[in-house]
Amino acid sequence: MTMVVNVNGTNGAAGQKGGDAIYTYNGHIGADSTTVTAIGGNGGTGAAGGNASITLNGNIYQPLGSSLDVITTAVGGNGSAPGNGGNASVAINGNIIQTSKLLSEITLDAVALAGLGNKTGNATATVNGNIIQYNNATATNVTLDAAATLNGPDSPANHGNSAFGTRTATVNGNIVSGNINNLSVFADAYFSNGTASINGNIFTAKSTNTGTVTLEATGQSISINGNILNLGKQDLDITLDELGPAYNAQVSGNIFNGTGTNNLVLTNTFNPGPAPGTDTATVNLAAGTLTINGSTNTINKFGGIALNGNIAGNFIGTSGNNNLNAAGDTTTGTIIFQGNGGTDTLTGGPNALNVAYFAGSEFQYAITGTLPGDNVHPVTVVGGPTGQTSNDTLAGIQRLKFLNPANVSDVNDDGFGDLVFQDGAGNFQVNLLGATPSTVTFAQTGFNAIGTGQFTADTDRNSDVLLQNASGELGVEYTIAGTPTFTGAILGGAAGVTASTFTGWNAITAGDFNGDAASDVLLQQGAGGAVEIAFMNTKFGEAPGTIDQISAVTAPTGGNWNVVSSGDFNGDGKSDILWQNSVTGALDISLMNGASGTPAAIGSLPAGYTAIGSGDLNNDGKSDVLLENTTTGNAQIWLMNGTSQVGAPINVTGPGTTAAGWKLLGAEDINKDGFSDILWQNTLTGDVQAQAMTTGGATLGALQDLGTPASSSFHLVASTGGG
Ligand SMILES: [Ca+2]
Ligand SMILES: [Ca+2]
Ligand SMILES: [Ca+2]
Ligand SMILES: [Ca+2]
Repeated sequence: MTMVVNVNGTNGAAGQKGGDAIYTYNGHIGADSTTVTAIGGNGGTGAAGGNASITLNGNIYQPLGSSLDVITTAVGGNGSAPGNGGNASVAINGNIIQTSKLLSEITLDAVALAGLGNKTGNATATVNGNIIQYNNATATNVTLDAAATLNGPDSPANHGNSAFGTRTATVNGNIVSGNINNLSVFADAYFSNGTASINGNIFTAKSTNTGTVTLEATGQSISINGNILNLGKQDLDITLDELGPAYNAQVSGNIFNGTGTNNLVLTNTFNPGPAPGTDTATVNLAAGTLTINGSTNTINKFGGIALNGNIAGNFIGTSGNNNLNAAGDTTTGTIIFQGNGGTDTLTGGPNALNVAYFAGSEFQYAITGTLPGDNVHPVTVVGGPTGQTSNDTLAGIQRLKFLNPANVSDVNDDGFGDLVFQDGAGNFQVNLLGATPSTVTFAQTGFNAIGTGQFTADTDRNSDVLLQNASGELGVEYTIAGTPTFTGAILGGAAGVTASTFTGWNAITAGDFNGDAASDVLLQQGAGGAVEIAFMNTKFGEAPGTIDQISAVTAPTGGNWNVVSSGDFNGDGKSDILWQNSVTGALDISLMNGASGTPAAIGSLPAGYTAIGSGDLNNDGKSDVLLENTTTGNAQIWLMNGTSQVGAPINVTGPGTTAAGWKLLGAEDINKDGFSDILWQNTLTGDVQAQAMTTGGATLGALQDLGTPASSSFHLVASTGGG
């Protein structure tokens, strides 16, 4: 059965408004094919156009043929200045489509085109509250389409101009279920004053369904909220088609359930321009969260993610096999890929700095190929800790980051932490630990070593030594185990560093606070003073230690707070800050994301203790807090999970209980097992001893003597955190 309806308003005579075209068909048994066109009459000279309205509500469709199509178009009549254009509205609401007949498609299509005039009309298209139940054994395709625009030219540049009327496209509250492969939901309101919403719909496919479920919204103001999609094996495509600088999109509170292999394709596009704003997305398949523009959605049992267009995003995969793909993404920021084990394919964005994270330590992996990987010469990263093994292929990735925070002082990337000594007169000695230990020396007059970090992220993964002189100037010594090379005092860069930029500021430690696999420097302006981070090498290919940005850091409230060290206390790849109050003995940690982080109390020092730094003393991928008994030099460990202590403090006896002069200096992995080990140096003799933490503190073996540097005037600059 076919129904074709054309309703035309009459054109007005001079000075006379065009006639309205109104069609209503409610509460009937519907046809298999319904085509309704309503066109408002044009206004006569100086008069407004007629309105066009179509309402198809509360009908029941039980098709007998091979498809079901409801196609509607309302066109407002054009006005003649000063007459306005006619409004156009289409509603396909509250209908029931229920069938077990074999249908090739089910389409509900509402198109509203506002009339032109002195002021254009408003266009409103709604496809709301319909129920579609498709029960045939063979799958079909369903389209719900609401489109609102002008019956003439428009552009995003007209947005905000009331003379262009409003466009509203709504696909809300529909229930669609059954044997459906492709579901397309479009709410497109263009090109100016457009509001589009896809809210509160429920879609339930069969687990065997394949194809694509598309949610596409176009406009200046977009919402895709509160939908529940129970997919079969379909890909889920969410397209945010932004129109101009006024664009904003909310995607919030949706639940997307897959069957384990579904891909999410998230696209930000703009057509036509001008140049787009940026959407942000963090997809954490392991945690089941999808955060878009700060709003959270639930995503279950998906196997892959692709970002397209202009979305600044990060990916976190599951322990299964994931395809994390930014090949179609045009953003220029940093994209982080964390496959989380399994056989993953990681594809970088062409314009971004792409960083791939891996659990554990680099020595646990076999890496083939050369970074940056491309599609011709991909990099494979195979191995990893027990239970988190990866067999990953990387293309277009610039940097790798291994998340074990114990591995920060390894200057030759052999898995063994190394010991950096200095004499305070610009002479340095580095002891390379391992099966065949060796020693490197270099000199940089006027500089002191602060610690170790990764300042050559785009050329090697050896740790480098951070230096600072009395004027506050920073420098980096790199390729320590080859030909030690000095950057000189680091000046210029995007941050415009001068010789006096850091005068009065003490570099405390290196750390990767923004997670881009390049170390940054944490500085404090004297005891208890202001704190800032110098972000380094945030872009691919910059010279070692290039400072791109300097940002202030919020200290805990109340004053007297000193930065102790950095460490990754929550294991997210971003270094965090350990604080100690010099008056109260309180300890805080700020979990950092770049320069942002809120201090949280973690406890107070026991009497007679001070905080020394951090290390991963139980090899769980999260830094722990290291305290020193200032009388005996003995260590106390607080195992941490973020800002929470795990279990009771662990006391570790050092060499200071039997001899004088021993000082606790820090923790490094000296024996390549992923556990940070505790280091003491005797300030009288220069001798260094270590307590291997192989068991994480349960039962510890004897102290190991790591020998003395060339002179007892060399004191150890043990890692106090870093990364
Ligand atoms: Ca080493
Ligand atoms: Ca960094
Ligand atoms: Ca962290
Ligand atoms: Ca730990």
